Amino acid sequence: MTATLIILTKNEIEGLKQIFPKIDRTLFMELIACDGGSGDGTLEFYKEHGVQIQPEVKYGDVFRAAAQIAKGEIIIFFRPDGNEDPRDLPKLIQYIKDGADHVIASRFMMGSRNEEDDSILKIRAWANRMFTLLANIFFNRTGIYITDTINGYRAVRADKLREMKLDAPGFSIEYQMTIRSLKLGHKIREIPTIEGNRIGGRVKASSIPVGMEMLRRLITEIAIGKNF
Ligand SMILES: Nc1nc2c(ncn2[C@@H]2O[C@H](COP(=O)(O)OP(=O)(O)OP(=O)(O)O)[C@@H](O)[C@H]2O)c(=O)[nH]1
Ligand SMILES: [Mg+2]
Repeated sequence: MTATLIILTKNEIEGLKQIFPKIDRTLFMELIACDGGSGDGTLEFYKEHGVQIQPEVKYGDVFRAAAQIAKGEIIIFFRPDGNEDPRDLPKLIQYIKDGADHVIASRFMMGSRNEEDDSILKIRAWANRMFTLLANIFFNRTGIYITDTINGYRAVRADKLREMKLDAPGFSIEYQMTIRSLKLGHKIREIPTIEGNRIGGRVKASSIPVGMEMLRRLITEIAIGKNF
C-alpha cells in the first residue's frame, strides 16, 4: 500500500528544523505540507527540502484537502512541533497494512505519555479524557474502549477518510473523525505514543475556545446520527 504524509504547520520553523530530518521519507510516495500561512521561514524550509506546499489552509480544511489531493492509499497527519514522535510512523502504516482502517497514536494508554504528565493540574488532559469517555458512551459499540479520540496524530485509509465527509471547522476535526469512523463501523486501532513537549513557536489551539468547539461537535454528532 502507498502512503501520503500530510504535514500541518503554522509558524513552526524551530520544530520543523529538528523534527523533519527524523522523518523516514522512504515510507511515503509523497509529502504534502498543508500550511496555515507561515511567515517565519517554514515555507522556505519546505521549498529547500522539495516538499509540495498547499498554502493558506485553515486547520479543519487540511483534512478535506487531504481527502481530495492525496494519492496514497494511506494518509498520515503529522505536526512537526515536538508533540509527535516520527518513530511511530512505520508502526502507524503497518497497522493499516495489517487490516485497520484508522490508527490513532494514543497519549492515554499503557506505555503512553501526554504533554501534561509533568504538570500539576493537567486540565487539558482531563478535558480530553472526558470528551473521550463521552464519545465512547455515545458512539462506540465495538466493545474495545478508545483511549484517545482527539489526538491528531493518526493514519487512515484514504477511501475511509472520504466516507467520513468531515465538515468540522477547526480543532474539533479529529474528534469528528473518530466519531464518524465509529458511526461508519470502521476498524479503529490505537498505538501508544510518547507525546513530547512543544519545541518552539506558540500554541495555536487555545484551550477554552477549542473545548467549546468540541462540545458543540459532540452535541451535533449526537443530533445528526448517521445523517451526514
Ligand atoms: N495548516 C494549518 N496548520 C495549523 C493551523 N493552526 C495550527 N496549525 C498547526 O497544527 C499543529 C497543532 O497546533 P498546536 O498549536 O500545536 O496545538 P496543540 O498541539 O494542541 O498545542 P501544543 O500542545 O502547545 O503543541 C501545529 O503543527 C500547528 O503549527 C492552521 O490554521 N492551518
Ligand atoms: Mg502541538
